[in-house]
Amino acid sequence: MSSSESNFANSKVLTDSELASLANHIKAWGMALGFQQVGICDIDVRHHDSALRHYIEMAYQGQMDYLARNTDKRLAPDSLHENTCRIVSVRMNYLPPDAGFAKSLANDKIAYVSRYALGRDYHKVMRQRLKKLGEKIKDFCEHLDYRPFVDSAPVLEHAVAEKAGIGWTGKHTLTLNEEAGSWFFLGELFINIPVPIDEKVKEQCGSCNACISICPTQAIVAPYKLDARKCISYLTIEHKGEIPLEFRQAIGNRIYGCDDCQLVCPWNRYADITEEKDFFAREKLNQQDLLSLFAWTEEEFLTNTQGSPIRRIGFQSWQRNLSIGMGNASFDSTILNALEKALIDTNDPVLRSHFEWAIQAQLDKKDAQEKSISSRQHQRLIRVIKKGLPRDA
Ligand code: B12
Ligand code: SF4
Ligand code: SF4
Repeated sequence: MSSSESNFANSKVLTDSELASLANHIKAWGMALGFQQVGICDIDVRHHDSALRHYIEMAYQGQMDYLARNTDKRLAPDSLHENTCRIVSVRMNYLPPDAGFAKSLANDKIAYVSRYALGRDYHKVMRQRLKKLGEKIKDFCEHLDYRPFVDSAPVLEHAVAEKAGIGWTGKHTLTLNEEAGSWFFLGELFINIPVPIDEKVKEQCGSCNACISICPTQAIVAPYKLDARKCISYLTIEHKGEIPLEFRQAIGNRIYGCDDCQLVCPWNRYADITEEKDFFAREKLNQQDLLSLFAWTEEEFLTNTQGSPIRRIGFQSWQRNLSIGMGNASFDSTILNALEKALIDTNDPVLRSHFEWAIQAQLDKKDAQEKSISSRQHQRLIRVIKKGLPRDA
């Protein structure tokens, strides 16, 4: 602790000026720990009550049953950790350098992995830093009680971030910020000290609807309402078993997550690249072709995705997602052969039905290609006749 920082270690009740000074310290320590923004809010998120209940009534959560549980806890953060009266909300940028979005979305034989998942699992990175922030505050203020959260519990992270001035909730339902766009993770530290709170920022989507129109599966059913069951991120990451047929073509080459609604967002044009080496893209996952990833054995999958969020989906969903990408790729006999071989080698009913679908999709494209070649030949023949046999044409 520097000599300029006074220590409140022994005082249980802090004066207003001590609380204000502590809030400033928390922000400075958070930034020094690698967060790009730190805000503070109270714990009242009850204005989300009806939107949250509507989401569950509509069953937008699909198989994510945990979202339908603990509604009361989501709406009362102090029931998650007793005596909490403030939440420190933090954000950390994750956009890696050389994101190469267009490169991998334009090549239908390359696997597209959403950019948040190309490096190390953010849960671990963020939680460790939040814990350090808690320890730092406790050094300063002995009676602090704290608990860090990153996705791990029923916390309405967008609602909290919005209140703490980190950004506003965009129509795609993500938190976005005027200067940073939306390529950042959120995390929270629950604390029991009534430091002054920040102001929420103005909503700035205005009349823009770009995210709603671009969504390949029309998952944003209305502004601020996401039917997760239709979202490619949900389908490729959270959904277990067969992916409904109606979404497979729209998934394209996205084998893990989706970034489309963020890619079109005007606020992301000038978003900062992360400096966090942990979030830099791993070579084995970045810009790889579908075929070489499909060739991984389960053991290779587990080794190559160690420490990555991708590991959590398991080998079955990994192969399922890759086969959808392969079915969506333009016709390629090596892709078709790999799928046919994989179909012989597996007894897994989910994979079998996906491989069969992908094989049929490849065969349909082969047919279409042959038809278009034969129609080109046919047109050439007509031109040749007209030119070479004008009398008999
Ligand atoms: C479940 C989940 C998902 C699910 C469902 C998302 C959803 N919108 O429901 C799926 C798998 C689809 C998903 C996808 C993604 N996710 Co996600 N996800 C979560 C998680 C764990 C919970 C979200 C949640 O509670 N959903 C439940 C519903 C009810 O919440 P909601 O959609 O925000 O609904 C609120 C609004 O609709 C609002 N609302 C609507 N109408 C109205 C009207 C009024 C008047 C009011 C007041 C409010 C209001 O109120 C609702 C309740 O709060 C959070 C972490 C967390 N604990 O918050 C990460 C989180 C939201 N995800 C994150 C990320 C990065 C993503 C992806 C970008 C990943 C990817 N590239 O594939 C995509 C983006 C898809 C998208 N457009 O949202 C980050 C977002 C960071 C940011 N900048 O905002 C989070 C915060 C994780 C983190 N710790 O960083 N995710
Ligand atoms: S992540 Fe993709 S599928 Fe999900 S809402 Fe955004 S654009 Fe739609
Ligand atoms: S694309 Fe437009 S509507 Fe969607 S979040 Fe960004 S600014 Fe808001």
